[in-house]
Amino acid sequence: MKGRFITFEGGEGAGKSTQIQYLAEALRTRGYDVVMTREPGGSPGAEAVRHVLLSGAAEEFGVRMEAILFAAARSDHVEELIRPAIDAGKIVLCDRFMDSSRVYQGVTGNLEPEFVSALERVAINGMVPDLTIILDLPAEVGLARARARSGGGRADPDRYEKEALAVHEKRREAFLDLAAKEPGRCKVVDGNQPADAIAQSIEKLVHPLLDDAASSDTDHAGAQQS
Ligand code: T5A
Repeated sequence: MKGRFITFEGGEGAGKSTQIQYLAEALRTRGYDVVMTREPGGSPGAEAVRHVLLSGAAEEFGVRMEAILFAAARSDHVEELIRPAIDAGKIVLCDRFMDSSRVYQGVTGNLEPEFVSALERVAINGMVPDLTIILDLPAEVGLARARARSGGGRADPDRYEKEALAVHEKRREAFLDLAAKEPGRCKVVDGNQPADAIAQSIEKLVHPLLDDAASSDTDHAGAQQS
């Protein structure tokens, strides 16, 4: 099977990591080879940059600098992990990708769209997701979840979690706008439901993509034989 690239997007504590775990388990049970990864990070170089970004160490140098660092991390992640996995026929599930930069650095960071697009083009180098799941829920609910988890032993709120509620709400709207502009790639799922109900909705969105991949491979094989 041709590899598939599925990204998960949404606000803080939207349930992306939880849903990636559910989906990976479901796909592995069906025999697929699945790679779970995240941004910023996912490759050794990108994980080093993750620390700089989420600790807030780069904040004082401005949003342009942060955007370039996210792009540098993304480029390394794409070339070192994502592309090789897709080329090997695996299904890559990624916690955040280019849409997070569009929203966090573009919309709420007030960077010029041309600057954000130029960085995106270089960083992804053609690796556009086959499917992007946007988990949508009120920012307050997501932040409360993230905080509850922090209380459970996780470190203090990171560079972005500590921002004002209105900024998080603006991000929610920006993700929904993005989905409206790219309805083929981006699918919105209500993230304010029990985790297993969300997982079922996501599986329904993912299965056709995999069936397409299987049938296009069969078509391709058939075309080669005839
Ligand atoms: N960023 C990232 C940018 O600014 N630009 C970029 O280009 C990129 C790639 C990353 C930060 O970097 C920014 C965005 C982010 O601020 P991170 O630590 O990776 O930081 O944070 P997040 O990606 O936001 O991930 P979180 O771990 O905070 O949230 P998730 O993964 O969405 O949520 P999850 O699954 O960990 O769940 C959070 C809590 O809620 C519970 C879970 O058990 C957990 O405790 N939960 C639920 N509770 C009730 N009902 C459900 N349905 C639940 N699902 C999960």
